[in-house]
Amino acid sequence: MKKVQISLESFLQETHASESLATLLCAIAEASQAISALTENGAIENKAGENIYGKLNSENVQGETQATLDVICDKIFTSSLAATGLVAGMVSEEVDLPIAVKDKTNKAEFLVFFDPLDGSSNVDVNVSIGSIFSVFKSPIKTDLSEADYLIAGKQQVAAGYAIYGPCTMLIITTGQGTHGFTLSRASKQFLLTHPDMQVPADTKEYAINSSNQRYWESPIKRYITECKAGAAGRREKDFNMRWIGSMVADVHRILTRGGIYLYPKDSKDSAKPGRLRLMYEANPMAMLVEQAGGAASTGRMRMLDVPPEHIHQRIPIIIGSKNEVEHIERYHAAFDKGTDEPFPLFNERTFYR
Ligand code: AFP
Repeated sequence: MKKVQISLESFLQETHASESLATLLCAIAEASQAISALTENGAIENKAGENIYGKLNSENVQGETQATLDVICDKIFTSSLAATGLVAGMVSEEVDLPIAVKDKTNKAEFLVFFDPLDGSSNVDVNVSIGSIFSVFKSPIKTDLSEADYLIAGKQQVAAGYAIYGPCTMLIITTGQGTHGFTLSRASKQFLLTHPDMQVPADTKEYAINSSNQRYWESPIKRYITECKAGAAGRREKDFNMRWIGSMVADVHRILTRGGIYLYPKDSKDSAKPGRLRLMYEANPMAMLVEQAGGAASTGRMRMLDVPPEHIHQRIPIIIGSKNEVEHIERYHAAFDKGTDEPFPLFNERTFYR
């Protein structure tokens, strides 16, 4: 008999998520649905002659030029979360300081960090993009300071992302596994289509922006060179490579079929120890992947153990199939102890004949 695909709401009730957390996650689902309705129109203009494509003259706190859709998605998330009355404070990739919720009720028990639109450089070229969120219990106090937001990722009570692709999906965890829901355009509900997602422990597929190779530390250069050497090299197997330019899409592939995503520390800009942000990109993805049997690391420590120093802190990230993440961590440990073999192990020209 065909299995009934239950709704997100029913799933949260059946898995005994607290009523307040279930309400919060359903509000995030509604915000994601509103964004999905915008992305599916692409460059088609609305009555006011506007569309979601293009860049603005403004920059965000990261010093990055904002896409039109960045600002729209930020407003949708901020208003949806505030309207629940359950959120004491928010941190958005698009906003410098934490957003304290004005008419805070005494039921405001959560802090929410979010990247309202990940992969915005892909909007105009119609490649999958997404929204990422991370939920913590809020400290019980009236005026939150920035220090109150600096909580290690292992304290998250929920995490997830929406991916706006050929279909719109919502992938969430409340600490009881990682589960995928697909948006039904007909019923306007997210239906459970990928229960208990699992990341295979091994993989032959890596994702990295190889144009940064000259800036990487030796352990990453070693690892990628060995992947490229394939079966002829010391890994004795051929690898495939993907790089979508949207972390949400790369991580979604990893949750679906395994793989490893790397955005390592590089020497391109010493002020930035990595491109991705700890609180609203690395931490939520790390919780999702760990809950699916994978691993997430800086190369030198478990991502969810990292003590945050700043709400927009950048961090190197290696995430995906557990055995592959651990393989790379061993290379970092040998490098830091000075016991790694001189690099390159072989003359790279032998591979680039
Ligand atoms: P944008 O949101 O600015 O497009 O950045 C996306 C992202 O943070 C992440 O989703 C991608 O994996 C990564 O940056 C792509 O970085 P490169 O443009 O350096 O490849």
